[in-house]
Amino acid sequence: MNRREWLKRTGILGTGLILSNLVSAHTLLFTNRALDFVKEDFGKDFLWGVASSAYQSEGAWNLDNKGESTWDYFSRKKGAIERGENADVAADFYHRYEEDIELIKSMNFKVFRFSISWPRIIPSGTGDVSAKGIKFYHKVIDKCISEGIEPWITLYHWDLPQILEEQGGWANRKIIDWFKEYVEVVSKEYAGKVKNWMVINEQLSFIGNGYMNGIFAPGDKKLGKFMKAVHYSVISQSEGGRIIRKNVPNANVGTTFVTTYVEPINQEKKNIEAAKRMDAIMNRLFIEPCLGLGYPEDTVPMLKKMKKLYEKGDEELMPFDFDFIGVQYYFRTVAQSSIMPGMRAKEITAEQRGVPRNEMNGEIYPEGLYHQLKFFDSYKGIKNLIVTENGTCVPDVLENGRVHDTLRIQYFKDHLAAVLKAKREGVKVSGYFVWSPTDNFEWDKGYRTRFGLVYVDFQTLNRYMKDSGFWFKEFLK
Ligand code: GCO
Repeated sequence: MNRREWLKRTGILGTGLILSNLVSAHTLLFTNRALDFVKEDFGKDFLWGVASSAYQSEGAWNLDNKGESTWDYFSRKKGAIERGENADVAADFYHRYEEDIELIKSMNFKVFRFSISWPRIIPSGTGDVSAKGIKFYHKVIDKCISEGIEPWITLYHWDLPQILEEQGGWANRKIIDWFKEYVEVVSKEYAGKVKNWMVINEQLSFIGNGYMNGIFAPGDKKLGKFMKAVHYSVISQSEGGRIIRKNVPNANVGTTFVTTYVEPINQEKKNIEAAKRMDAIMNRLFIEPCLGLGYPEDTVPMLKKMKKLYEKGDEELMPFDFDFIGVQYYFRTVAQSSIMPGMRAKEITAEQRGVPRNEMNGEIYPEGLYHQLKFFDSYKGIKNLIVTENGTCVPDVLENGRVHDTLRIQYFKDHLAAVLKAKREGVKVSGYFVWSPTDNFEWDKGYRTRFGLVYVDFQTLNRYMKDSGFWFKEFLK
């Protein structure tokens, strides 16, 4: 029996494939509703921002002492990335950050969420700190501040030092100490300038896709590694929160979760149950231990096995009282019961259902964002929500320096309407960040799918504001 067949028989591959469809899918709605709200309806303190990440935009992959990351390594594997692309240069943010921050300002955003590359700061994962790496982010932060833009830092957006991956990465319990060391360095260094922090970006995405279905770095397909990585990342995330709290006076400490609105294909009991299990994995797996509720083993009994990984004291280490939770929403998921072990549910894709979808085959379903905000808001322990990512990929065409991305504008109108609806019903949502300021490297999809408000010509690296960028400029003025 070859490996693939074995995986199929044990059901692991099946589950993995489901995760792959879900985790990498994103959405868009094709309606033409008139805009019936203005910026002021969200309140005067509502935060308007854009979000990006280091690996996807910086480039400069081996400049100025930067160490190799898991993505630098993984992207060189044959077949890992569409068209064999990598982010060696990406959007060249490393050299063009000033222009990009000026563009963000010109679109009237007040917040720039970006991530720090661990191997740029600590090239060998642990130990020596790179002065050049430290200096680069000082320059980015200073530029933001001088333009009147608040820098919001994500500490981990998936670019683990490769040297640590070679020792097991997130599936090695030592990651907790490695990560703490990195967070100590970064939070101490920028404490005087940066108040707003997010510890980890979307555990489900990099752990589900990286250790279970293999489409993200490091490309593993091992249930055992997946389970370990879940548990160690939960502890690391909360430990990271505690370190920021200690090092940064008056810090606003958060973290981000990917979320999807899960519905059953029909009202048959078995499908309703399947949707509940899928929802537990997709939406509850990481937030609940963080809130002190443990893993959702009531719904997915397989998660009882997580207890085997617990060491003394883990239950105290798992939760942390975050100031805000970042909600990242792109698509809805429709579930059907299946015989596959574990989740015992499978996704009926947007393609199969013939519904509007984006270029990554994610269903466009703005109401889902409303539901997910309500869902997170219903947890007693959550104090504040921010939509830290929302956006879409549509076929962008650059013509005479312009990109008429009307579908993307409509997407934003519809999703903002969903946020406002939730807010008007009392949901504690205090900000909305667009993914992403410029086009960048979209993980396994490479440069094929574009999410930016600003178009990047990846040959010349020239930037062109899309109509959606002009739309925000007007909406936020
Ligand atoms: C994520 C990541 C981003 C993606 C974005 C579009 O949510 O997957 O945070 O890095 O690029 O979501 O797919």
